[in-house]
Amino acid sequence: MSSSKSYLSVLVRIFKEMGLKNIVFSPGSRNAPLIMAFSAEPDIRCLSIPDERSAAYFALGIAQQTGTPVAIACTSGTAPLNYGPAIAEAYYQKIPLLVLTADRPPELIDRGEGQTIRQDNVYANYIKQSFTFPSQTVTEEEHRHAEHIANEAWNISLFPDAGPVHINFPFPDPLYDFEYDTSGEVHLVQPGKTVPGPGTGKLNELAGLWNRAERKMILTGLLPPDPRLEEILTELAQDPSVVLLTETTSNLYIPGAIPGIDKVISTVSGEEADAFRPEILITLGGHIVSKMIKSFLRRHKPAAHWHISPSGQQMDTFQCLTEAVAARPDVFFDRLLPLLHTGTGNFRTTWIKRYNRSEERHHTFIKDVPFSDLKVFHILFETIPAGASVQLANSTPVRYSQLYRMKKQLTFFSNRGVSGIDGCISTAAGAVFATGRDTWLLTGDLAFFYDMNGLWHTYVDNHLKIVVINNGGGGIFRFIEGPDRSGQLDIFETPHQLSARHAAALFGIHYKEARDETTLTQAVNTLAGSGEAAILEIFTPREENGKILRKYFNHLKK
Ligand SMILES: Cc1ncc(C[n+]2csc(CCOP(=O)(O)OP(=O)(O)O)c2C)c(N)n1
Ligand SMILES: [Mg+2]
Repeated sequence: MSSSKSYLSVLVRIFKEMGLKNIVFSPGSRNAPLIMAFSAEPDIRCLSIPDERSAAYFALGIAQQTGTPVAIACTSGTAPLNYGPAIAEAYYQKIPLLVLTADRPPELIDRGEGQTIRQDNVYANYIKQSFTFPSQTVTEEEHRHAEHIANEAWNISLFPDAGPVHINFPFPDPLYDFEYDTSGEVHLVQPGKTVPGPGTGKLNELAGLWNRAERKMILTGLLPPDPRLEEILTELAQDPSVVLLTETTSNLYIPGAIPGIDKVISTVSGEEADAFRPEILITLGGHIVSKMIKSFLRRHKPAAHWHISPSGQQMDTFQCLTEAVAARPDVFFDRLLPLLHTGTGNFRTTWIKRYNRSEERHHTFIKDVPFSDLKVFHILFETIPAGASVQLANSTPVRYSQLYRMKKQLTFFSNRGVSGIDGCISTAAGAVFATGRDTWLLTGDLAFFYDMNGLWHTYVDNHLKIVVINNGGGGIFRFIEGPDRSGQLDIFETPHQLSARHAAALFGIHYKEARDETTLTQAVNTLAGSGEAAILEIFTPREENGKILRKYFNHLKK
């Protein structure tokens, strides 16, 4: 084969064999060889999204839903830097991304060449591994090296925990000179698939500690739906010495579990704290949303904290970690359960009684609360159809969602790896592109305007429903301690009079508005039935929301 860039065929062929289905390009010249290489392979879908920041979050949204690596590819210069936010999110949310950045050859770096920066290992602090691809594969060694990088990049993006992997491609000119070389074999290296989990000795030791303790807590973070885990935890949650705390983003629907952590913790006084403090804490899944449980467990530390994760990550969130168990949570509990004795005591009752009291007070408060963010989320979770997928934007949407006991099977996702408000639309657009399932993005107004570019492409799926809770700025800063006392609230809140109506017009998306309970309920029902993408903007009282939420927590406490 004569063309100068055919050596890229080995990368395309290995990724295809390993299961790559989607690659999201952002336009440029330097990445032309990658565009030509991957578009020569019919089994890989090639997408193009101009804004690299949005393109990377879109790819994250696809991989979030499929669990299969998605590739992104851009030109050189600032383009790779714009991938940064989504790569950091993928790293901390453990989502597989293959980050392909085109570059100038090394002899042109820092030599006054346009669109050129130092791209080697440019994502150093939040990338699983970074490679530089050879710029030719003339010798057998060079060919083998290219195969090695392709295999290793794919495997590291998935195992033992998923995450982003970077490959930088120094491309000398000519750029548009590619012929797909499908001759000869490509060597595949099959990755490790299963994490062995703790040995019998360790399991018996942990079971012994567990059986001797009277107050055990299981706290679940961000998790995709997992029926097997749900089944095992349902059994454990019936034990009187065990309390199971789940978050909305844990996607666990377990009778006897406590899904509203803040509704309990916010009412626990200093004197009562010890009765709510566990001796043994087990955590699993991704980051915990509740700030209240984090500060409670840091102040009232359990004697033992075991974190369960495939990579055995030492996730010492509460500064009292004693065990980092390398296992898939369902496998760990499956093997531990037969060794456990049902406990005694009233630890579970203590928590359940307080939760039930808060639940009752929640309903009396919500019934009479005026139209506000708190009421809006109540109506949304009542009216969004069962079976829908819900993407929760960061700031108050993901926090309000923790206050409601979900009555029906909704599946929740949120960028809680790094909790940025900068990619919520792009992620949701990628997610619905992957599933074609009704997907409701619940977002604040700043997060919406920040990522409007998330609609700047031709892949907006009809099942995407964007609900903008427009409270005229960063409403969270009117609730958390600090900003209002600082005297600089405006700097925090960045108040505005903007409306999403114009963005809907710009991107040709259906738009609806609501300013009260009736119009909101009607609008959700209309959107639910309409087979088209839409933006529903809900206007709430900027200066009241924070006060109402404070009143709510006081009402739970009194
Ligand atoms: C990229 C990024 N910049 C800044 C922040 C800090 N921040 C957290 S919440 C928030 C305000 C979000 O406002 P909005 O989306 O309207 O949600 P609301 O608080 O009103 O519910 C900001 C700026 C962040 N999380 N991510
Ligand atoms: Mg807002």
